[in-house]
Amino acid sequence: MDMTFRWYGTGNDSVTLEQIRQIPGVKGIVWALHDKQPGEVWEKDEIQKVKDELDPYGFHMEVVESVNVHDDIKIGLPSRDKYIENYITTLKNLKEFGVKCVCYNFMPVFDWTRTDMYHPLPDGSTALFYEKSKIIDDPMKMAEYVLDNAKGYTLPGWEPERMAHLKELFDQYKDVTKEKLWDNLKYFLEAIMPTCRECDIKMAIHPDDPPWDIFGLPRLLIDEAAVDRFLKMVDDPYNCLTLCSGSFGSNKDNCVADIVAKHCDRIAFAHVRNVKVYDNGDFSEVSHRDCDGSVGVLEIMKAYYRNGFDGYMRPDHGRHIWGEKCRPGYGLYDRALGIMYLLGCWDMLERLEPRK
Ligand code: DNO
Repeated sequence: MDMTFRWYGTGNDSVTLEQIRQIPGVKGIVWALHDKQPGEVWEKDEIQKVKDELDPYGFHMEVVESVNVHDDIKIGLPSRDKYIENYITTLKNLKEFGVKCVCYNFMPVFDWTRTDMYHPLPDGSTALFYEKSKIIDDPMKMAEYVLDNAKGYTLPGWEPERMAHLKELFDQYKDVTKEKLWDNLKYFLEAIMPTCRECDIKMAIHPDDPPWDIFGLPRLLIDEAAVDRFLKMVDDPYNCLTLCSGSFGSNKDNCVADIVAKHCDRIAFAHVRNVKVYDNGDFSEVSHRDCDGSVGVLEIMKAYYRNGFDGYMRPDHGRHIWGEKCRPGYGLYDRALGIMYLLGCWDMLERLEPRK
């Protein structure tokens, strides 16, 4: 298992590489060119700049999160082939820098959705929160509300450039049923798989967060049956998962440890975090400690260990603690605590059940 940490880049993150280096066990930075629009080619000189920043700290750059997929590919417009060509060029460029895993998602219009970015928890910290009744049916108003709540930080997937065209986007998605979206995902993956094999890059889809339809838009990766379907649909070792315990875990019917055990060989990237799900369906992000939430972190770590997981892992989100001012979910302190918890579990498993 290779522990990593997501970093948004100099000038775009409150956390520094100096700080990350002092978290025990972090080997690599999960990075992206955050000013790229979906569909644009990532050029080698731009990637080189990131490498030059990471190299002095000894971090690898094997995981990218995300190379975002253009909406025309998700919608299935004729222009998708042009954007798929660009995606392929980006993959070839990334290969030159040793990238092995590309995280992406296939959520229509919006990426992850929360209704409160800094929700107070009983211990005085704040965390990301999803309150069902606050999801208003007017996506325009919702986008405004979400962006207003982000304290000036840009949120991945909620780029103001894209939000400016929200109405057109919604119109274009009008006829995209769930089945059509599955077809478009298959088309995309089949087109890029030969390049992934050639470049030795695993595509790791991130589940839909939250794992249910919102604003009338279909969502695909929501439960175990969907994961089964996805992996079978394009049955290739390079067609993999980013198994996000918090995304699947916000639906209490999902047993994340079971999904890990069933598909461990197809999980390229593990996002391990905890959420507390309330009876009315609201959920709050909480600390990584098993007893603080509902996802079953100990069982998940055991499933990864026992099934020989050798992919990348990150603590995903954290709470905002000790007065830290940071991107929603992406501060230093609680993610560092999370890493210590996850590595503590892992070290103990290695001690108790040494691999042959
Ligand atoms: C949120 C993240 C997601 C994720 C994308 C992957 O914190 O987990 O934004 O990066 O869905 O494309």
